[in-house]
Amino acid sequence: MPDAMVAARASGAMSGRTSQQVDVAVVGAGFAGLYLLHRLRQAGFATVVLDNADDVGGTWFWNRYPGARCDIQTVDYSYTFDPELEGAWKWSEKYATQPEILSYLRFVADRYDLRRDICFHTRVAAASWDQAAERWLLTTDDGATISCRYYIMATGCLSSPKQPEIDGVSTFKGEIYFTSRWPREEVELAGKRVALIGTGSSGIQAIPLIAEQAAYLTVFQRTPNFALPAHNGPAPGDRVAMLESDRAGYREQARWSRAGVPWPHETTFSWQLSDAERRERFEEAWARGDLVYILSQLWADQAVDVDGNALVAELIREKIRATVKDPVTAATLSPDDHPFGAKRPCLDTNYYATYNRSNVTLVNLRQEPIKSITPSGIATDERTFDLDVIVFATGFDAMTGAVMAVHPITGRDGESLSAVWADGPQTYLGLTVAGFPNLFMVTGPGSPSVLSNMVVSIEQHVDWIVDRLIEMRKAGFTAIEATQTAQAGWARHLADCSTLTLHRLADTWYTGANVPGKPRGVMPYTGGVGPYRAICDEVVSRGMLGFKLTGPDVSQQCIDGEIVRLQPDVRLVLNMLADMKVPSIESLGVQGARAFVAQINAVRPAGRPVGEIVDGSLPGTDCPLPYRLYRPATPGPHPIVVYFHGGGWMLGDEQSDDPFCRDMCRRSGMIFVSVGYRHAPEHRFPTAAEDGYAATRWIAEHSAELGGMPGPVLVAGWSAGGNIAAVTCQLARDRGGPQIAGQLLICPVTDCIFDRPSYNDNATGYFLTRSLMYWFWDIYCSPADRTDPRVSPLRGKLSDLPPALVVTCEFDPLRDEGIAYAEALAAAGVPVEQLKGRGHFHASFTMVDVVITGASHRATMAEALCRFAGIPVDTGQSNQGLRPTRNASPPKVTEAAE
Ligand code: N01
Repeated sequence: MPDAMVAARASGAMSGRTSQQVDVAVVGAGFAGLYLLHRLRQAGFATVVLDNADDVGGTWFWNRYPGARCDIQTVDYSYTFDPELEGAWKWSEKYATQPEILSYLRFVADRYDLRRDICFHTRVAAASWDQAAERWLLTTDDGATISCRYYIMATGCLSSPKQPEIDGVSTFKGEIYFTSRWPREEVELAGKRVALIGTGSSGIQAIPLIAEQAAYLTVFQRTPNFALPAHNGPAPGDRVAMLESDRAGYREQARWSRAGVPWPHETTFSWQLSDAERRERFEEAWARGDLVYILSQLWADQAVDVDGNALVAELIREKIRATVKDPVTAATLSPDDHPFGAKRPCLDTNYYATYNRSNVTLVNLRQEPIKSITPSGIATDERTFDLDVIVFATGFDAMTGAVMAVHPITGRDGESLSAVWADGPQTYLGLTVAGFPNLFMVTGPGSPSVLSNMVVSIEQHVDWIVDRLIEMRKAGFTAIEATQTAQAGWARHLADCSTLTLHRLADTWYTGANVPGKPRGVMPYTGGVGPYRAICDEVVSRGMLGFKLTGPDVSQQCIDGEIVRLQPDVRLVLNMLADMKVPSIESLGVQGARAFVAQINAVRPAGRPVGEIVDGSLPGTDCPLPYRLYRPATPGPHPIVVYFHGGGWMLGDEQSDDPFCRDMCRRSGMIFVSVGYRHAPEHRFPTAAEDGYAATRWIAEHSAELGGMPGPVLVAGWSAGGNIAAVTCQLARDRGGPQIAGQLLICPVTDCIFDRPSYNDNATGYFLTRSLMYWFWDIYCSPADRTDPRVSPLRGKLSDLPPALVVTCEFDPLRDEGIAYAEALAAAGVPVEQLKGRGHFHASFTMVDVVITGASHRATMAEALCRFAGIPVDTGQSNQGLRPTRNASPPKVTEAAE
């Protein structure tokens, strides 16, 4: 029987009641709580919303400090669930003020008659799960209790203010205000000496207005933040026109976008633009006054690569220097300790110019930390400030504070949420927690939340939760709980996603760094709003994967597992390929396949610049072979790596792994010579192998004229190229040279049998398929020749070979033969390292600047090459801010990248 029928229905406010039974209790009457109430009510769930405030608004109820506004344009920062609501409300400005946003939320509450199910002035004091009844029991601060089947935290991410952690606050004789708890009545600042501590979004919005009112304002800054002019005014015509021409389409685009605002995916990289072109793009963004635009539309590498990001950061610092007249103040205001966007940048109105006022001083707390607050003001290490007012704009215990610190939550078996989250938040999808049945969070840690347009994320969460409750009711389930496997998998996916952006490189409230003692880690989901939505949908389409569903009259349902095992960017690439419905490569025929590869290569991101590229030709066994040489920008001579491209001995050429060769040349500081060996079917086995060997020999003999260091060369190759590199090492040993210092084998073909598990596990769906490998083999090599070590090096003599790094990918048919080769080399006494790419596919490491999560693995490869060559790792080149995640220690074979 539906809960709504057995439970006494909630009606009216709760005041004076001692006990109430509802289907759903929601904490928080902000954007999330209001929409939840509306949808739950529509679905027939008896619902009560509890909020400590005396009206709706959530964070917009409390944050009423001077200058408070949203920083996402209001055309986007609005509910979209009801087109009539959209038509009934008109925002007056591009970025609405706090009072206007609060009016909007009041308007929504009135329009849908929501207040009658909201209990204001009510704080939940404790919540505990009653396993026998399968219900949550809530106790409120006035002693009343609420029994509910489902408990939903719509508490917001930034609603639990952080303590200032400064001694002596209570001794201060003047007035104290927190931006996050600003009084409702007028605060009189005229003629007063005011201090403001904190230069995050709140401080930066408040400072210009406080400076206009106060006799004197002293700003205490610990960390400078990037701020951009909001250029507030009417909503920009182009955005409004776009919205109005196709409202539904615009909203849908937002839902599938990266940040919840429809902007296209930028594909031009910083190194493809001249200084002037970059400046032009930057100036346009600066003039637009749009956070999402400047964070995403300058160049493709701005948010994922430290070098691309540094270019934006410097252009902003230039703006600060041009605005602030005093150079010391300008320098103090210029952020240099974090990438732009890694910490939430601010939208301001006259922020930097405010420091040109004669009644404003900036105190750099990095140079003179606050010692204490005294009865008369603030004492730093160097001076004292007599004050009438202190304003704390010191931020929040973000993301987890509101869920965890507000009241004890006790789940199944008496476990407390604080204990479960002691080392950081653990969630499944940022929506649920294993051990806490029927508890949901809206925009919880592990969901896109604060890295997105919150309203878009809130609507997605609310819809997902309410739709699940409806389906459960239909099926007779009364309890839902995430499994530990699913939750652990989500944590891994979050960690993988966090390598996609630069958020991990800054100490911020995103990572918990702003609260002393709080566990560190990127809390929001950095994989993007659209991909996240797709994952939530996939959980449903795969039978509620990772959830256990139970009910009194139905059998338990639990399809356990991890929803995402691929690296996030690999998932995107594979989904894109699936959407393109590309026919199998082997069905295209040899010429068709070659044309297809050329077409794919033509649209990939351009490789990064290197010192010099030289195209040449070298004598092969019986005909010249083309090569392309990549020389580092550093002074030579350099060690030489002879490189063999991938392509099943049939596809590609000396230029087809161009971005990879450039990247490795930059990272290793070595010359890469990519060899155009001959292909099947025109030239079948053993031509590719013999060409590879001949090329290596010639390159080694002509090393000096190519700019190489005297001494041995190195070899490297990917896929069939990895096969040629491995074979070359064996031939060089057996034929008296050349000397090879090390071999880098990336997803190499090493054997002619197809019965290792990876051939079955990854037979289809990961780009390189089993049937494609059959085709490659058939075209290159007759069955009679396949056990020849020149094509199956695993079958050759393996002792006395150069040290090797063997790289394999989890979702690759060739995975197990790569591992087998590494193990066999080790058994033969060859120093070997293995790098196992968890969540990666066959092309992960050559798709440079597409599969960003492969960057650390390429850094590991470069380090190995340097070690083989006996030179220090070149740290002068971009490493994307990453150190390799290698666990291998030569000469042992160890697992890596886990
Ligand atoms: O808080 P913050 P916020 N001594 O944490 C400093 C959203 N928001 O309220 O960086 C001295 O960003 C602290 O210094 P440091 C928005 O998402 C949006 O400003 O830790 N200083 C920092 O400078 C935003 O990101 C809008 O070294 C101390 C500041 O206080 C989020 O809310 C408007 C200190 C806190 O900055 C939080 O913004 C407002 C100490 N003991 C907020 N402790 C919109 O525009 C802290 N600080 C929509």
